[in-house]
Amino acid sequence: MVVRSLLALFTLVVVFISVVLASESAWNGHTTPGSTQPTRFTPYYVAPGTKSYDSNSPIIHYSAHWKEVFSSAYIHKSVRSTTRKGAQMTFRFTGTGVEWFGSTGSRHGVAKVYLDGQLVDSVDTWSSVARQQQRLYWNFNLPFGKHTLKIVNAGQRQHRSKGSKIDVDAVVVTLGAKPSVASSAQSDDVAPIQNDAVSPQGGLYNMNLATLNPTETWTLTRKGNTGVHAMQLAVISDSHAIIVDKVEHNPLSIDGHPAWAALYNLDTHAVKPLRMQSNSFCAGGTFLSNGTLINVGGNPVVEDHTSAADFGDVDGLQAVRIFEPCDSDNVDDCEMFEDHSRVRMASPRWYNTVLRISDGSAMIIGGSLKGGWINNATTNNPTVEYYPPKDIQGSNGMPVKLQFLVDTLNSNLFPIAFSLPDGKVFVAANQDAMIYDWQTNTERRLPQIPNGVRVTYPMTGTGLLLPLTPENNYTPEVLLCGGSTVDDTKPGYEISSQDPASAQCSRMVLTEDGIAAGWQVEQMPAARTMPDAVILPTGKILIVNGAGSGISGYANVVNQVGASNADHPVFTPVLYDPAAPAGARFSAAGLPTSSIPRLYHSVATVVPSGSVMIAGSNPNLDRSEVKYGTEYRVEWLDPPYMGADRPTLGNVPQKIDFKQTVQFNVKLPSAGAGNVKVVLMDFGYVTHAVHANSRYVELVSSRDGDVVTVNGPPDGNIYPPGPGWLFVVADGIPSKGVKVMIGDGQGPEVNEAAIANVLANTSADQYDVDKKEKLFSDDSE
Ligand SMILES: *[C@@H]1O[C@H](CO)[C@@H](O)[C@H](O)[C@H]1NC(C)=O
Ligand SMILES: *[C@@H]1O[C@H](CO)[C@@H](O)[C@H](O)[C@H]1NC(C)=O
Ligand SMILES: CC(=O)N[C@H]1CO[C@H](CO)[C@@H](O)[C@@H]1O
Repeated sequence: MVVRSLLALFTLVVVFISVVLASESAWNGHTTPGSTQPTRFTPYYVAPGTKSYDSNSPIIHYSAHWKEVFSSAYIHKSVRSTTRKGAQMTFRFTGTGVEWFGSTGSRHGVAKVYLDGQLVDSVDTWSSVARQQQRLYWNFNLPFGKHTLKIVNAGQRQHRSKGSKIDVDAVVVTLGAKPSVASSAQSDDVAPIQNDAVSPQGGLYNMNLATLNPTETWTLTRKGNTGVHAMQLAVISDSHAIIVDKVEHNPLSIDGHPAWAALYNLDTHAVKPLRMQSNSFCAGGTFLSNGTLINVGGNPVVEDHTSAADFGDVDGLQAVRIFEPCDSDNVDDCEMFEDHSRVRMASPRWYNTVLRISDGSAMIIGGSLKGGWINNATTNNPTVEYYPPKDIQGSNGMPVKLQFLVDTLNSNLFPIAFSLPDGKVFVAANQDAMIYDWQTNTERRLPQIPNGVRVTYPMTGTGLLLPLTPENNYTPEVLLCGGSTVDDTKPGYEISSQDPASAQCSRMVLTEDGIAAGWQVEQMPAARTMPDAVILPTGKILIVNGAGSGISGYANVVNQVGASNADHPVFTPVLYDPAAPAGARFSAAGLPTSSIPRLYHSVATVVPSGSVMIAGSNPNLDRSEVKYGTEYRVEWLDPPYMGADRPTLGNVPQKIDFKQTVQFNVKLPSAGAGNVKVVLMDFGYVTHAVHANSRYVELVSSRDGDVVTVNGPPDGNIYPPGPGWLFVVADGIPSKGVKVMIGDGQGPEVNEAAIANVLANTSADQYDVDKKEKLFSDDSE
C-alpha cells in the first residue's frame, strides 16, 4: 500500500516534471522538431552554431538502393537506410566540423566514412539493443572550407550481426569561421585521422615550433580531443588522466547517450567514456591515502539553467563517486562507482572544494545547497564535512559549521584551500583568508587580500602553496593570482563581461612574522580571471588560461559573448619564478601564443612526462559552436627541458613511507650535473581554477654515483599520505615523473559510528526529495 502510493506519487511527479518540460522544452533532453514531447537524452543535438540536414534533405545525395523508413523514433520521423554493399551517400558542406547521426541495432553492419576522398573511419553500427539518433561519426577539427562527407555500406558485418544495414538520419555541420590569419601560432591543416566510433580521437594536429635551440624553446602542440568537455582533470597514472564534465551533448557516447566523463590516454590520445550515474556539474575531487579517487558533489536533476531533466541521471548534489586505483595502461575495467543509499555526503554541495588532509581523508569545504550562480545566504552551505565521515568535537559525521564561509558571502564558492605543513588548512574565499585547525574546529583569520581583489567564484582567481623545501624548513607560503574587484553584491545586470579582471598576485608566508608582514603584492603582465597556475617539476609556476575581463559563469551578466560572462581571452602564458627576487619573477620569454580561448571551465595540469596538458573551455549551458563555444581540443605546452638531455630513473620503489630511507638509480645527462634534487609532486585535481592538493615538496636526498638515497617526507603534514610523483631535477632539468605511494598505502581511518549516524540522519538526494514533495503539494492544490 505504502509502496503503491509512493509509486503513484512518483508517477505524478514525473508527469508533472514532464509537463513543465514540455512547455519549456528541456534544454538537454531532446525535443523532436515538430513535437512538444521531450524524448530521452540522445546524442542527437543541434548545437548553437551548427546546422542540421535531415535524411531527406535535397543536398544529401544517395546512390541507388536506399529506402526511406518512417517512425517517430527518427529525427523528423524518417531515416534513409540500405543493406546493399557499395551503396553510398555523399554530402558537400562548408564548415569546420561534421557529424553523422543514424541508428545502431542487431541487424546493422559496417560503414566506411570518407572525408574529402580519404578513408577516415570504418564504423561498426552493430549493437545488441536498437538505438536511434546516435552519433556514428564526428570530426570537429576540419580546416574552415568546403568538404565532402561520403558514407559507404561496406557490406561487412561482425559475427554477432544479423545483417549489414546502415542508415542516415541526419548530418550536422559545424559552420565555424574563417580563422584570423594573424592570431594562429598553430597549424590547422592536417587531414583527419582514423576516428573510431568507440574511442574517437578527433583530429590530429601536431606542429612544433622547435626551430631554435630545443633546450631554450617552449613548444605548443595541438594534439588529441577530449571527447567529453574537460571541466575537471586529474592524472591517474603514468598513461591516463580522468576527465569529468557536466551532463551535456558531448561527442563521446556511452550506453546510447552522451558521456560526461572519460579516461584520456596521455600517450595515444584515445578516450574511453566512463559510466556516471549522477550529474557531476560542478564537483570537486581528491585522491585518498589508499590511492582511490573520489569525485564529490554536483548538481540536482531538474534545474533550468544548469542541468537537464531527461537524460536518466540522478541527483549529484550529495554524490561521493568512487574511482578505485587504475594504474595499468589497460583501463577497460576502471569504472566510477556510485550508490547514494550507502555512500554519500550528509549535505548537498555544488561548487565545493575537496582536499586531502594530513590523515589521508578528504575535507569537503563549502559549496551551495543547489545549482545556480553566485552564492547567497539562502543557498550557502557554510560547513565542512569529511570523507570518510569523522567525529570532530562531537559532530559524529555530520557537517561542521564554518563561520568563515558565512562571513565571505557572496563570492565564496570553490574556496582555495591547501593542507599546511602543521596539518592545519589554509582557506581563501572572496577577499578573505584564514587558517583552519580542523581537529579543534577553530579558525584563525588572516589579513584581508589587498586592494579589494576577490579570488573565488565567480570572481575567480587561482592559488598555490609554493614549494616546500628542507632548506626553508618546510615553511609554507601561499600565492593567489588574478580574480576580480567586481562588487559581489551587484546583480548580474550591473556586471559586464567587459569589467577588467585583476592582474594582482598576493603572497604571504604563513608564520607569525609572515602574517605580521601581511600580503606582498605584485602584478602579472596581464590581468586574468579564471587563470590556472601549474607548478612545474623545476619549481617554477606556469600561469595559463583565463580572461582579461568579466567573471566566471555564463548567461548572467550584460555584454555576454555568446553566453560567456567573460571576454578578452589571454592567449599567452606567463612563467613565475617564486624563488627570484620581487620584480624579476615574471617572464613570458619564449612562451608560445595559442589561438584557442580558454575561458570558464578550462583546465591545465602537468603530466608525468613534464609536459603541460591544457584543455577545456565551455562558458555554455550545453555544447555550443558559437563564439567561445565548447572546446574539445587539447594542447601540450612543452617547457624547454622537454627537448633537453634529461635524467632517467630506475628501480624507484612503488611505496615510500614517512621517514623511510630508500634508494633508486639515476642516470644523469652526459653533461654531468652539480645540483641534483629529488622532488615529490602532487599534480592536483583541477577544476574551476582550483588546483586542489597541488603540492611540491623537496625531499632530503644524497647521491653517490648513479645511486640516489632519499628520505620519505617527515610526516603526513608535509605531504598528506597518498599518491605522488617523484622527479629528479639535475641543474634545473627534471626527469620524467615516477608514480609513488606516500605513507603506508592504507585507506583513511573509517569511523563506522559516524557513517551510520550520517546514513541515519540524512536522506539520499535530499534536494530532489524536498523538491518532489513540494512539487506534489503544489500540484495537488
Ligand atoms: C540565491 O541564489 C539562488 C540561486 O541562484 C536564487 O534562486 C535566489 O533567488 C537567491 N536569493 C537571493 C535572496 O538573492
Ligand atoms: C580506500 O578507502 C576508501 C574510503 O574508505 C574506500 O571507499 C576505498 O574502497 C578504498 N580503496 C581501496 C583500494 O582499498
Ligand atoms: C541529530 C540527530 O538527528 N541525531 C540522530 C541520528 O540518528 C541516531 C540513530 O537513529 C539518533 O539516535 C540521533 O538522535
